[in-house]
Amino acid sequence: MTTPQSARVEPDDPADLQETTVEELARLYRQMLAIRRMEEAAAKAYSQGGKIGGFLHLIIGQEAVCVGATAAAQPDDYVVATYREHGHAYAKGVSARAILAELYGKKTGLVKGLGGSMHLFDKKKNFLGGYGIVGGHVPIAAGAAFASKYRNDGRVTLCFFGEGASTIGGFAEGVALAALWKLPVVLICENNQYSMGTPLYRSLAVEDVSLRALAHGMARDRFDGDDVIKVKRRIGEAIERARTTSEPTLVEVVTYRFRGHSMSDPGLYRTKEEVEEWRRRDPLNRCRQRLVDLGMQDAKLEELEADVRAEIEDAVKFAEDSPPADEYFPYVVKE
Ligand SMILES: Cc1ncc(C[n+]2csc(CCOP(=O)(O)OP(=O)(O)O)c2C)c(N)n1
Repeated sequence: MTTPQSARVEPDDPADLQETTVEELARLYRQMLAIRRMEEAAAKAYSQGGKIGGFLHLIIGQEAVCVGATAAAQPDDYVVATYREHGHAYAKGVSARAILAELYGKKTGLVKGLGGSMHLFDKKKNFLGGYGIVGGHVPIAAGAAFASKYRNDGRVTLCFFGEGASTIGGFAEGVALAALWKLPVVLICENNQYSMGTPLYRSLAVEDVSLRALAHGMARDRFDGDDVIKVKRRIGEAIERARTTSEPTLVEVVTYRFRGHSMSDPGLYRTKEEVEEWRRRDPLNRCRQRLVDLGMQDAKLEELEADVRAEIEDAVKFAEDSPPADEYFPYVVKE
């Protein structure tokens, strides 16, 4: 293979078309739209010289993965993610205010403005980060799942990572332990086709990342990530397996990021046509169209979209108006 795959992994399944209500779909659409608007606002602030420092990795184009997967989980299940995790935190219930204030380095941010974009963490919501070391969080997710099994608390851990992480030692160790100890974890590879500027075919000898499960006798799945209901149903199956039999699953969701790897990446390694082709499969447009097909009135959709706009405008203002983070680190435990 020499070009990133754009063909569908499989045809649409009628089960996904039937298996939803307007209310549920509207709720998921609202979450995806809020994540997109929040990240667009972050990109704008980043470009306005110095409002957001450090790295900023956006998930725009991939929203259906974190939203669909989290919708299939219980509120107290654990989520562990990478540096591309604003959407995962939001889907887990963290407010846009807390996320944007964190990106701005403000005291009111999720981790008091000291972590920034790559280090969101919310113990109360069981959102266990936000990690900058590619693949390094997979053993951490295995550890969280081990704790759940040990305590018999019934929780499942969802671990998100990119296809590039699947070539990393930390990934190999985490997957091996998850399989060996039968840990209740769902390993979700968001295959967005590129690791920074490196296309999948230049880093992996096979295009199917989920095949790596076979080496461990682990269950696996692989499907397109542009339909939020499909993501919810298929990840839901893996969550059910983890919860009832304590068996892990490696799930590969084929998706695409519309923007560069981070804000400093103009994405010159791919053609405009390629990006356009994937934009035609935008998960938000797909979801919106489905809402129209299910009979949601234009006025209702516009009301929902205005509500999201207001939420994000409020969050930007909150981040702008908040005081900066403390200059030193006062949160060290004093012994
Ligand atoms: C161990 C390690 N090696 C290299 C990097 C630099 N790096 C940051 S992101 C990235 C690409 C990872 O791609 P992928 O896992 O596919 O995730 P994506 O960014 O596409 O979501 C690399 C190589 C890093 N952060 N950690």
